[in-house]
Amino acid sequence: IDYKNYIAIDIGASSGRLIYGYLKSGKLQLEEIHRFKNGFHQINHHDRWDIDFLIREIFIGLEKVKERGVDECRIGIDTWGIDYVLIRKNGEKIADPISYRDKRTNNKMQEFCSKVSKEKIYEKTGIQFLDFNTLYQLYAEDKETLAKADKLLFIPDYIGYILTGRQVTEVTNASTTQMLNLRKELFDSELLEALHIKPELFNPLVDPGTVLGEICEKWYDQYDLPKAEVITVATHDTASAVSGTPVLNSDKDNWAYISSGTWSLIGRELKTPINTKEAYESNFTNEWGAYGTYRFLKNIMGMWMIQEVQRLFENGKNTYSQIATLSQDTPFYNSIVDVRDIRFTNPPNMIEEVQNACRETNQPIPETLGELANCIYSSLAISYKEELKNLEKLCGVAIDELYIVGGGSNVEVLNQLTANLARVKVYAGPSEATAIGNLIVQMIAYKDIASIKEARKIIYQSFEIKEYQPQV
Ligand code: LFR
Repeated sequence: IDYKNYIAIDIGASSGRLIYGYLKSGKLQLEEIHRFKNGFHQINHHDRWDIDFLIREIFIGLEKVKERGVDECRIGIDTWGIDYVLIRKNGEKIADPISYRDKRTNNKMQEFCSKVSKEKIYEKTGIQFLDFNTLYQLYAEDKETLAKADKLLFIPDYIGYILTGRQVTEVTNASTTQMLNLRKELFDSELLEALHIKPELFNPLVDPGTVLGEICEKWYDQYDLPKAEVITVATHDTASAVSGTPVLNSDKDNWAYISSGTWSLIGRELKTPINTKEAYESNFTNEWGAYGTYRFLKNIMGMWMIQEVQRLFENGKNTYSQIATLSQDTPFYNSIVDVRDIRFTNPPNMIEEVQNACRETNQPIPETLGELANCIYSSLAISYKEELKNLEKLCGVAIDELYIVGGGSNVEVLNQLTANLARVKVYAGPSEATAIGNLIVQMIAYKDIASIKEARKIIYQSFEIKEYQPQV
């Protein structure tokens, strides 16, 4: 079959979508076929993802793909990182996956690092310390549940398994665990031993671009689906977003990116990881990317803070674009909070948490929706500037171009604040960079596009990229 139709299944922490992509006259065309909400809910004392709901939405989306007239397609799946599903020997999941924002990992990182030192973990893995990393989730995992588990599948691998019946561990997502050894390119045996976990819990590692297989026959009894082959893309959403960044000259070292979604991931694409003492002290990560690259970056609380404020304020009646407009009623940088502080990971009430942080530091307390957003945008811009400086120092380069991609790249006011403060030229868009990165890894695997370089040129030419010069 000559599949020329590509579907990206891209699921983030707050929403999921199926995007139909194809090449026409040298340009990448996108059509959004289906979109659905995502979020975690308290079940059985934990914040869990409703994975069955997500899978149902995927099938609904694939039915719409067929209704759209696409009878044959390829499919790639990407989602957020870190979280996992444990399955029994009979292939059934033991429970709904627990969200990385769940409280079960509170203080677990400190506990685990008293057994294996932080320096050693970083030297082995090169991954930043976030208290919800899979390493600490597994340390916190219920022992009886673990004993029942035959395999552990990361979220996109689990979805791929449900669709095709085939199990793998795709590396870009697996690297976010803080359990892969950078040199051996395997799960680190010492870390597994410290967790009392056997290496067989994991399926073999595969690179982006590996064919997984066709959709199982049984699903055709239940749904009216197109004929489809699933391919493992860069299944970590951030890895896909970086692949989908429209940088024209990626060999130059003057550029950085922000993948702006629920999180803001700010960093550089590297060919060789940097796991030096200085990188450790700055808590930068080296997540694995497509085509032998590394994502040297840092997690900053991103639009999650705005999403939570939006949800809580006046029952969520204000849109994000209204919020961005309201934020401009007062001067910026009046009140600043540290958007890297874990107090904002999952507070009971984000509005109160932001207000308390301002109160504790004797700053004006934001009250209105506009003031709250103003405080969050100001704080984000400041942290972007600081982390860009850190990046320059750690990499020994000067950065003057910043590519902001993802849903958050639509926030024009924040783009301009960032350009002004960091004194860089900002390129903003595309907002669907993650789905695009997912699609291009498929297209490269099937030789519709020659290389990632070529793909980035196509992305640049296919979508509107807004530019912001630093102003005084
Ligand atoms: C972004 C992201 C980040 C990861 C966080 C948790 O969606 O994947 O890269 O640190 O979510 O998985």
